[in-house]
Parts: sequence; structure tokens; C-alpha cells
Amino acid sequence: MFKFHVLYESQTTQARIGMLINHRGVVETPVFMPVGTQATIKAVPPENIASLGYRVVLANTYHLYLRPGAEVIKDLGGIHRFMRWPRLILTDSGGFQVYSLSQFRTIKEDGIIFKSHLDGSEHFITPVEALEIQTKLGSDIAMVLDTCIPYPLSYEETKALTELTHRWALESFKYRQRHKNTKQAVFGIIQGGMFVDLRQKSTSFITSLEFDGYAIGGLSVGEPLELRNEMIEVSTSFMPKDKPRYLMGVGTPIDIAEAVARGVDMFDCVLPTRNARRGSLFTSQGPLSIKSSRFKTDSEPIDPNCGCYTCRNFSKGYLRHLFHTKELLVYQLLTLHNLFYYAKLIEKIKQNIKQETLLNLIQELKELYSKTT
Ligand code: PRF
Ligand code: ZN
Repeated sequence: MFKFHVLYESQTTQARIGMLINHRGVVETPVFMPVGTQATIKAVPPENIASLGYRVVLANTYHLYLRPGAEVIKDLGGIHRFMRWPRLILTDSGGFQVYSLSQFRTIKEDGIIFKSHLDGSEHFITPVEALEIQTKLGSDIAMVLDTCIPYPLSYEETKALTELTHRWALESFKYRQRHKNTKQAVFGIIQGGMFVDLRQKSTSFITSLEFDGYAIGGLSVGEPLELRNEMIEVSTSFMPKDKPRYLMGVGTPIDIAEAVARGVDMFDCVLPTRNARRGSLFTSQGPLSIKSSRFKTDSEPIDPNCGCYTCRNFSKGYLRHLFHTKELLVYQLLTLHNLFYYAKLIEKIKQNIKQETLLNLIQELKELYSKTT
């Protein structure tokens, strides 16, 4: 069982408020999914992720397939029990990670040949296998295998890779028709690079297949913000209203708010977690680096307006000390803060959708993040 309902449609933007429902529970959208590549949100126990209000996390098929292996996770009771996260889990198909991580890969008509970044071993994955692996993992939402289109890339090459993505999507769709799995939803992925007509065609083709939801892929790969927003708009304007829309790997608070205004419902990004581990924090006053020497004797929290565990209990002076001494606790404390910030951001976006003030919030965020650290 997998359902999506739109509860509210904005009058002033394309934004929506909706609800994802499956056998594990209900998720309000817009939703942000923290990234748990290795079946863990780095440095934070699942109970804390849940108490921040998160209802869905993302895990990566590429990493888990290579180590510890999908069979191992299946034997240990599936990915939910494995990582002790009883709520929803979305697994990415691995297509994108192969491009960014493996030392070598070749795209064939039937799938991707790649070498593991761990031991150099060679693997060949087809679209059907990518779904089979995700079935073994037991995630709630599986993504189809797609091709990654680098930026910039010529029209002809982009067209060829986009059409290959379509053939793979069709194969994935047919496979799922033959092998019904009522416990796992499958999302198709739109590509098309940075060309309006290819984005349009990709959106029409992918949404002509009855997937449970649709993702916009191939963005946030180095293109300028205006170009990305244009591509998002092209896609969402051709996507069905009654299915969830997921923008993969995006983004900053501004990116998310802008995409919500264009009709996107779901997001994932390493930004809050990865930035935290590098000492970069999101605050109500804009970005802040805990490394700065000006915090050496600072007794104030990271953000006086933040109610997270870290801000309620620790000073910037202490956190800066932990960071410079590489004490392990700092990774948990800073990640908790950034994930709290993203959870509040999503709450704020939802409120602003309901009050028809989302455009004001976007303006506020732009002013906040144009300031220097
Ligand atoms: N495809 C897949 N995963 C992704 C992307 C994509 O295009 C992106 C693009 N930003 C992030 N993660 N399968
Ligand atoms: Zn905080």
C-alpha cells in the first residue's frame, strides 16, 4: 500500500501540502529526508532522528550492495531492523553514486559496468538488478536505475543518455508489473540535462509510466541556480498533480524553498549532516563556522533562537574546542543542530504555504544567506 494525497494547493505559488501513506505510517510533505548512506545518519542514533520529527531517511543501494551486501541485510531482517529505523526508508538506485564514487564505469545498453571504490572488484548492474537489490534491502521506496548526465554536456550526448534512461525506466516498470511488491513503492527518475525540450520529453515519458512517484534527477550538478530553477519548473509543470515529486540531492535552505514554490514535495541532501561534520552550521542569523577563533571564549549557544539539545546545553567556546581537538562528540552535537534547523525550516515552509507567504520566506532566506560568515 502506498498513497499520496494533496491536502492544500497554494494560490500564489505552485507549492502543495500533502501526505504520503504506507504501512509504516504517514509522512507530511514537503518533506526533507536526511541521508543515511551506510544505513546510518552519520553520528546520530535513530531515536534522535525520530525525535527531531523526521519520518523518512534515505539510504544508498550502491554502498550497501558493496558492503555488507544486500543478502546480509536481508538475512538480518531487512534494512529497517538492520539500522533500527521503523519508519520510512527510501533507497537510491546507485546510478548516481556509481558516477561520483567508482574508479571506473562504462554505460552499456543493458546496464552499468563499474569498479568498486573499495577493492576495485568489477560489477555489472542492470535496471532489473537495481530493483532486485532494493527488494532485498526492503526499503519502502525504491528508485529506478538512471544515468547521470554531467554538466555541461552537449545536446546530442544528453539526448542519448536521457533516452537510455527511458529504456531502463520502461524495463524497470515492466519488471515491477511482473513482480508485484505491495510493500515497496517505485519512483521513476526524469533526466534531460539542461535542455528544455529534453526535460519536457523526459517528464512526459517517465510520467507516462504509472510509477508511485516521480523524481527530478540530474540537477545540482554544478549548473547556475536560475538554470536549475527553470529545469525544475519545466518538469513540475508537466508532472501529474496526484503523485509525489522528489528533487534528488537538493539542497540549501533557499534551494528547497524555491523548489517547493515550484511544486516539489520531497528532498534529500547531505548538506546539513556533512556541513555539520565540517563545522559549518545553519542558524537563524545565517551561516556560521564553529572553527572561528572569535568563538574561543564565547559562552553563548550556536543560535540563541534554536531549541535543539546542543544549543540548550553547550557554548560555542566548548563546541569550538571539541572541534579543534577532533573529539567525537562534536560530530553528534553539530549534526543534531543542523538537522534541527532543517526540520524547523520545513515546518516554516509548510506554515508559509498555508499562509500564502512562501515568497516572503524565500526573500528572507536570500537576505540571510547572502551575508558573509
Ligand atoms: N539520480 C539518482 N540519484 C541522484 C541524482 C540523480 O540524478 C542526483 C542529482 N542531483 C542526486 N542523487 N539516481
Ligand atoms: Zn541548535
